[in-house]
Amino acid sequence: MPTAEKLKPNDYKTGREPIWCPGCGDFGALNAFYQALSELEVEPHMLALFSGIGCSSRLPYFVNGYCHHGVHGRALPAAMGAKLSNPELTVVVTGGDGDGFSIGTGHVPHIVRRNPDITYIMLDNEIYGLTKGQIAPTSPVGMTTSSTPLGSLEDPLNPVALLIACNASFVARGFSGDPKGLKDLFVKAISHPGFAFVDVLSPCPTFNMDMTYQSLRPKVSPLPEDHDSSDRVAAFARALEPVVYTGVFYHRRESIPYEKRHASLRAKQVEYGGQPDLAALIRKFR
Ligand SMILES: Cc1ncc(C[n+]2csc(CCOP(=O)(O)OP(=O)(O)O)c2C)c(N)n1
Ligand code: SF4
Repeated sequence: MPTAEKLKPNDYKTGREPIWCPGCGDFGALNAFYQALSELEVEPHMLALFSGIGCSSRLPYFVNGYCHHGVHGRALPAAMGAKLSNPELTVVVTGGDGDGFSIGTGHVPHIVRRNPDITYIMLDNEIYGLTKGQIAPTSPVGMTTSSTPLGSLEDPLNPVALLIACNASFVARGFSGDPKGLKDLFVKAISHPGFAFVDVLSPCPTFNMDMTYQSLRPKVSPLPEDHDSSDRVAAFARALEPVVYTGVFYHRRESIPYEKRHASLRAKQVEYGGQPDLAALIRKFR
């Protein structure tokens, strides 16, 4: 519900200064997020922001709302619980590619299958920043890091292709070097009634010199104007191209969020005689 007086991006600051390294891509993403919250007139008491562990997972400290900095890789289930408890909340998850696609990967396809109205913002720096630069699931093959001094032997995951393959109802990619474009993507993702994923290319100038603003700028390009974001097959093909496209790859038009379906299930339960006899149910398993 809109506030009487629209909050400005700065009103979403907590007063805690981010402790990220100078030049960290996460600053651009945070600023774009403040702007999106202001544009959408999200009231801080209606914002529930969840993260795991990592430099990127510190983002909730700097945002005015109900924020939860939890356990490594487990932000998605915590966010799901909040959304089911109070579907009116704007629920957002932030975190890194390590948090989301190493220890946390198992949660991704299952939350996608449920399609709750949650926005998942992944700050993708292709490295583990917080733990001082080990290989991440998105790191390119051959990359030398503290854990792969002779070069990585593993192929990287493609976050956008993975989420389209899982059938997420909104999948986008942005770049922290393009804060205006990123703000627009956050606005669209948060407005989408279902699970929305935004892969944010967010350089780590301290530990990943293979993915810098300079190296990304010539590779990054907006999706072609004729890209049909309602066509999942076309979106998947775009995600596999060597061009690093930004924009909305896929956007399911008819998206019914899980919490709505859950509410109709509850209504059905009442129709069938209310709450089940929990004590009798537990006795069955003794
Ligand atoms: C259960 C558990 N395992 C491992 C760690 C160590 N750990 C902390 S953050 C992290 C990865 C961080 O990488 P990413 O999520 O990409 O975030 P970044 O710091 O790059 O933003 C790891 C492995 C931990 N905190 N908890
Ligand atoms: S280590 Fe990398 S990801 Fe972490 S704050 Fe520094 S620049 Fe950002």
